[in-house]
Amino acid sequence: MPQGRIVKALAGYYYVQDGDTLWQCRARGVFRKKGITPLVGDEVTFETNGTEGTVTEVSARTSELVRPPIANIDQAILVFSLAEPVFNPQLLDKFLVHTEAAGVDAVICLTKADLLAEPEEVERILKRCKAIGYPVIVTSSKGKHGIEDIRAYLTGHLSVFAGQSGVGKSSLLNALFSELQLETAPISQKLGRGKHTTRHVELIHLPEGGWVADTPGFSSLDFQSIEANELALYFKEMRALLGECKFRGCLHVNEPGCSVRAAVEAGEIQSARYKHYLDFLQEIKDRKPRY
Ligand SMILES: Nc1nc2c(ncn2[C@@H]2O[C@H](COP(=O)(O)OP(=O)(O)O)[C@@H](O)[C@H]2O)c(=O)[nH]1
Ligand SMILES: [Mg+2]
Ligand SMILES: [Zn+2]
Repeated sequence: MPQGRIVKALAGYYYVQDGDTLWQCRARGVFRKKGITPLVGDEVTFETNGTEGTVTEVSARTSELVRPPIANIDQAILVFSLAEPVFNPQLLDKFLVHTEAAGVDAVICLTKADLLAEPEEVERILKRCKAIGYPVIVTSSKGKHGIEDIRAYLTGHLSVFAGQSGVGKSSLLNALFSELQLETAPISQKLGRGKHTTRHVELIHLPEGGWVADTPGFSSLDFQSIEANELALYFKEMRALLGECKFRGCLHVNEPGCSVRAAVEAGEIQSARYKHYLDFLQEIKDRKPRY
């Protein structure tokens, strides 16, 4: 039976790419019974009558993200604008926790560099991001800046562009691939954020090899599947210190002999990152139980 990859899911249909052919497929009812939802990125087996198809099997996934919903990515490009909307370091740290939890590599992409008049401001944000230990790329789709740097990261990978709406994800993909004409929208001056122009997750096959997904933006991201005692594992610079706290089960808040707090005090961990750790820990403790 033919096999392919789901590149788009829309209105109950899955679009499966097999070589140069795109098959419009339904999913078998058995998936619903088993609680499996096929995702964009899934490798699937399907049957076809020559025009339409039916997805009959979903292969085991190497990774899975809930927001945006996508399977088998090995890399997330976290897209954050330097301005319009203003750079949001807390949201960046939240995304980083989620990609770490999913076991996916992250690349930070700072967009709209042309809008920041002060080079010192860009330097400050860039330095902060680099110090966490992730690759950082500064881009401008308008000024065609940093586009080739992004391309180098995409080749051969299955990547997702993730970030708030209006930060310039679709514009960046259009700048990367001139034959693409993804819809983009000006951000609302009143709300200071983007409109949701990209309404679904869609995988694009790269001419150089690999795949990249454009995704809709979203305004919130929660920690439903992350427990308080694992949160520090998803802060890269804290993970290395975790065996060194005096108490097992240390949550790094005010326990004596805490190696994380010692590193914050010594300036080895950025205090802003630690503050976000405490914010997220509180958010996890305050969350309503799920039934
Ligand atoms: N000045 C400037 N504006 C940009 C840049 N990239 C995107 N924009 C604008 O930001 C708005 C949102 O872009 P879009 O690509 O739709 O964002 P998305 O929601 O993340 O896909 C549009 O008005 C774009 O023209 C850039 O590099 N510089
Ligand atoms: Mg978009
Ligand atoms: Zn500790």
